[in-house]
Amino acid sequence: MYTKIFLRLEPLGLELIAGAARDAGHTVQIIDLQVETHQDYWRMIQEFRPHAVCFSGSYLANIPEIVDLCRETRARMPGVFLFVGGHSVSFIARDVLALADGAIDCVLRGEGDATVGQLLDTRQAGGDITTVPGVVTLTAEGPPPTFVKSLDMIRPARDLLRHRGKYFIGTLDPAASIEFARGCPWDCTFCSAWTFYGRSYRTASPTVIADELEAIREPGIFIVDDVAFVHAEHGMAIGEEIKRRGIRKEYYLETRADVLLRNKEVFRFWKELGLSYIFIGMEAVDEEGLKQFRKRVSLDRNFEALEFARSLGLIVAINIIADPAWDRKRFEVIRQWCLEIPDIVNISVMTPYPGTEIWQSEARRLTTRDYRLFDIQHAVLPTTLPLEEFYEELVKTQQVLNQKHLGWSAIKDTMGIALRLALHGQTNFLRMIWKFNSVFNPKLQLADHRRTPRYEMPPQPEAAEKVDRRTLYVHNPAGRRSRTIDDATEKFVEETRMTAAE
Ligand code: B12
Ligand code: SF4
Repeated sequence: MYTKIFLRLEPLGLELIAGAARDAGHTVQIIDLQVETHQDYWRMIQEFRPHAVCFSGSYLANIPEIVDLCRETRARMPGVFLFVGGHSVSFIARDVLALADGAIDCVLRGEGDATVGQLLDTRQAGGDITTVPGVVTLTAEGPPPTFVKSLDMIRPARDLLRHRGKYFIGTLDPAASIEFARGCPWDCTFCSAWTFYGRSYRTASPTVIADELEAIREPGIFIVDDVAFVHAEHGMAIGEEIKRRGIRKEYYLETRADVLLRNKEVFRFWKELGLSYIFIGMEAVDEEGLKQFRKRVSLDRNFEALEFARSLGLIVAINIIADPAWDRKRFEVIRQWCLEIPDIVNISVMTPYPGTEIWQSEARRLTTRDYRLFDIQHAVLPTTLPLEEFYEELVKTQQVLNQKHLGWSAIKDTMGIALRLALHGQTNFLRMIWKFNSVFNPKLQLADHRRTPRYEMPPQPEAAEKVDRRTLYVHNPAGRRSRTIDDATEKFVEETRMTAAE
């Protein structure tokens, strides 16, 4: 639903896998099924005749499509080596293998750019793939996944991606994506960023980042870091390098309110360099909600951060998580609050994801096990309101919010930008303005629940009394040394996260 309206981003993870496989000496092609069709996929397969095919399973909602494509690829090309990797599948490797019933040879968990070359080489040499770190097959499992040696040594194969003009976010059209740092040192209950990377945090060198930015043709840049500029010195050093080289781009980034307030000078400097959009994960508008999501940022600090971002002249977007327990009154309060502020508000539905703490406590209560509904726009936990009314309220809230930013009133303000982009052949932004009602519609959302699922998650066991965090990780935690931050920043993280234990 998101990629039909607000943004469509280049598949950076897939490009990194392609880059790593190519560096290991293999011939690679990639296709992005966000912008191309299954027909295009079959045509490519037919012409390329690959020995191996892999899919990026970063999102739960895409799993049924991936399993179907693997089954059909297996049927058409029985000898081909088929594997899947990415964020979500790393947490549920065995479930996905079981669904594919032999059509997927293995899941490669964790950072695939660290191990994909070794996997392909081992397979080509007829070796045992379960010796490769991160490999899981139906019957065996390799050693735990490993990290790339350095973020400076990996480069995405941007040149292999067709249709680069299709990627955009808001008025950054076209936009490319870039990674300054990997991982997150915090530990929010609803998030799997920290469990995937074992609470590590690694950075790329400013000169390498600047080289990459210089090589990117797109004027818009989406910085994919979960929390941008955790470490002020790193943010400043990248900025200095960009300034020294005279690189001019427009940037979008996501960060935490407390990081923004702690590192004000970094964000001020980046505004000068071209930062235009900032996304702040507020998650809730009252103290009770914040406590539930285990973010130790007070409401006042959140509001202060919004004020500061606005004072820089940035376009601010915030995220609010709708609790399935919300009633009509609660939705109305949220609507009123959102209307009073000038910022873009994004509402997502609280969804337990494998690899998160709330998964361990909530998964037993799921009302559906259909992977396709796990896109945070559907309610997968019991709602207090009847489901139909929940969606009516949700969409009504989103509609009210979007009227602030889409439709005629907004286009008046953005007409100049839309025309300039259209003249350059970039119409993603212009098209987005009109599409909201055809995609966000309570009847369609409800109808999605009535579809018969082709593939379901396995039933979940009773919730344990206490969450065992060790079972959540994809990459095992390696403690303080796995975080490239100074001691003051480490202390700040410790004070603002919830649990003291690793
Ligand atoms: C950009 C982004 C998006 C883009 C997608 C862009 C794209 N085309 O890939 C959009 C906006 C569409 C998006 C949507 C959503 N996202 Co998002 N997204 C991100 C973000 C910020 C960056 C992704 C990225 O490029 N990372 C950098 C690359 C290098 O990492 P990567 O993609 O994970 O790839 C590595 C590994 O996963 C693996 N890998 C990846 N592909 C493959 C393939 C193979 C074969 C192998 C072996 C390995 C492999 O190796 C790669 C290199 O190490 C991440 C956070 C993050 N920093 O990763 C969240 C994140 C992945 N998203 C998340 C969420 C929750 C969502 C949404 C549900 C909600 C939302 N609004 O964010 C939706 C769901 C969409 C859906 N279809 O269901 C969560 C986790 C999702 C989950 N557990 O399923 C994350 C971790 C954010 C968070 N902190 O919670 N997202
Ligand atoms: S700060 Fe919390 S929500 Fe954001 S990426 Fe880190 S753990 Fe996830």
